Amino acid sequence: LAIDGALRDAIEANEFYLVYQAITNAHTGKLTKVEALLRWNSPLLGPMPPDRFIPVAEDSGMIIALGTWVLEQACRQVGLWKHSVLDDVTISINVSAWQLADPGFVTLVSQALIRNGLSPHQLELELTERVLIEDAANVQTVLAQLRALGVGISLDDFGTGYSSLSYLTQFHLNTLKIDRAFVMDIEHSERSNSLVHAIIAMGHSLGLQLVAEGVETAGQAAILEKMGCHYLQGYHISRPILADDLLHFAGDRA
Ligand code: G
Ligand code: G
Ligand code: MN
Ligand code: NA
Repeated sequence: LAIDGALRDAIEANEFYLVYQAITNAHTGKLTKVEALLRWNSPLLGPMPPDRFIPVAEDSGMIIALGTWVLEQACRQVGLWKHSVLDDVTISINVSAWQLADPGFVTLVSQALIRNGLSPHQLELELTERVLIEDAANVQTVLAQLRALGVGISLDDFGTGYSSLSYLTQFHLNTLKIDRAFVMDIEHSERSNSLVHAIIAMGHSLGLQLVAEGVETAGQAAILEKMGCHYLQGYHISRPILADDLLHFAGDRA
């Protein structure tokens, strides 16, 4: 497979970079978190979207090295933002099942925090429901250790996966990210509107923070804020952008 071969040298060859998408406090509009998203510009294959190469990296085991690179790179960036307008920002990174299953993962995370001078609350790990069921007993232990460190755990794409509500109490989560499939229709579909309302109410009663993904209009943002959603993410606020551009974006809003 072409992707598999090209991936092998891509870290060494510096072909990966991160873009950052703003996540704002729904009430104040303040930029409080950013999600780091991986990008690969392959000289051989052209720009490759993560949806295409992450599954290949997972199948070959390369996701461990790649995930380690993402973790270090993201933490380094937050370290560089210290004493800027992004001083106390929280970084959210996407983590695959394989990474959580790796026995060295918790140590890796704590070392990345220390090395880059981050307070643990400044790091949040995004997992999908798929990750939770893969090796539930071990995942539960690892998440408890990460929470003990002070690192945040968010459940990504909430509502689209296997959606067993028991996950919400079984695992040490602190944030739910409402999938954009539901957010997309809240202005026009009574069903989506009710569903998002119910997810937010449930999140509140379980003491979880809520992030709405895929917010593309001012109307959606207003509805979500009124429903009590804590954070907003989506093109209405900002696309995923380069680190320096995010710094300017944050400066303009401060
Ligand atoms: O950035 P974009 O919307 O194209 O991302 C597509 C998918 O790739 C999303 O599901 C996102 O979670 C995933 N993704 C992006 N960056 C990373 C990463 O660093 N690690 C993992 N495991 N997945 C990522
Ligand atoms: O699965 P995950 O939530 O990690 O994926 C994030 C992906 O969603 C990124 O690839 C990002 O580019 C994309 N994204 C972020 N905001 C929006 C939005 O407002 N609309 C759409 N269509 N996609 C978005
Ligand atoms: Mn995500
Ligand atoms: Na998502």
